Amino acid sequence: HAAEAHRTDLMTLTRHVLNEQSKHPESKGDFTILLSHIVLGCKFVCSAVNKAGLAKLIGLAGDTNVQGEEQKKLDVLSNEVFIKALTSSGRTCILVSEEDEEATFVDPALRGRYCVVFDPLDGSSNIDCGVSIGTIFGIYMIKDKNKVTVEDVLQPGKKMVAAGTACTGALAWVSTLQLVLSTGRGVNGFTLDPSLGEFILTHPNIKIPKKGSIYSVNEGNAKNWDEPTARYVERCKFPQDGSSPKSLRYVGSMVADVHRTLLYGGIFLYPADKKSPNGKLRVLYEVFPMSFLMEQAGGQAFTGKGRALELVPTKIHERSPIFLGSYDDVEEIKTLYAASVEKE
Ligand code: P6P
Repeated sequence: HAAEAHRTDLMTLTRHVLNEQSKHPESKGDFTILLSHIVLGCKFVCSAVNKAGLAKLIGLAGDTNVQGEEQKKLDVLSNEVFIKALTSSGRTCILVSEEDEEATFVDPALRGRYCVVFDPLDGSSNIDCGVSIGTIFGIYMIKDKNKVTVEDVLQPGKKMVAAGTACTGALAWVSTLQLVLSTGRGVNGFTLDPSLGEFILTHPNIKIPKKGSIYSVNEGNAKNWDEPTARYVERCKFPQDGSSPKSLRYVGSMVADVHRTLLYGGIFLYPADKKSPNGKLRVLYEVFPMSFLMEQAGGQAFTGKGRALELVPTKIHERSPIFLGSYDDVEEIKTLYAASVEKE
C-alpha cells in the first residue's frame, strides 16, 4: 500500500513548498507564488534549449526563425523570460541577472517583498555539445519596502531566504530537468515529470557525504594557482596518508559539477589565480546560491579567506574564488590557506 500511496500521493514542488510555508502562519503564500514563476522560467530554459538544440541539429535553426525574426541567443531569450515572469509575479522588487549590467527595479505598482538574483542559463557555452546546463537563483527579502535600494541585493549570502538550481541532464534514457531547492530547512531535489509538467520530489532531504573521492577543478589553470590550491590538488593526486587518489571530474558547467558534488560528495574548486585574482564565478548568482545549498546539505563553502556566505558584495557582478563540497574536504583546504597566512 505504501508504494501504491506513493505512486498516487504525488509530492509536487508546489505542495512541498506549501507544506513548508504552513510552518510559517504569517506567510501569505507569496513565496509559493514567487517560486511558481521561477519554476516557469526553469522549464522554459529546458524546453528552449531542447528545441533549439534539435532545430540546430536538423538544420532548421538559422539566424532568423520562421517568422523571419532575428534568432535570439538562448541566454538572452532565457533572461527575458525570467525577467518578465518574475516581474509579472507581483512578488519581486529587485532583479539581478548575469545577463543585465544593471539591476532591474520592478515597477512600484507591481512590487513585492523579494529580490531575486539569478543566472538564467549558466554554462550556455556547453549547449552545442549537449552537456548539462541550467539556472541558478537566490532569493533575498527587501530590508525596508519604503526604501528600496541596490543595498537590498548587496547582502551577505547568509541573508538569503532560499536558493536553488535547475539542471538539465539525462536520467539514464530520459532527458530531464532536476531542480534542487533549499528554503533554509535542508535541501530537496525534484525531477520534472514531462507528462505532468510538474516537478516531483525525488530526492528528499539531500545530505552531502562528509568526505568524497572526487575533486572538480579546471586543471588547465594550474600554472596560475596560488600555493595552497596547488598543494591541495597535489594531495588529491598524490595522497600522503596512504589513501587512494581522488578522481577528477570536471564538466565545465557549474550547475552540473555542483549537482554531482552535492549527490556524490567531494569538492568543487574555482580558485583565484594570477590571471583572475577574484576567480571567475560571480558572488550573487553563482557562489552564494551554491554555497547556501552546500551548507544546508551539511557541507561547507569557503572563499580562500573565509566562509563564503559571510562575504558582503559591493557590486552586483562581483566575483569570488570558491571551494565548496564535503565538509571534511573543504576543511582540508581551509587548513592549507590558514597555514599559508601564518607563514606570511
Ligand atoms: P572554465 C560556465 O561558463 C561557467 O560560468 C560555470 O558554469 C563553470 O563552472 C565555469 O564557467 C567554467 O569555467 O574557466 O573552467 O571554463
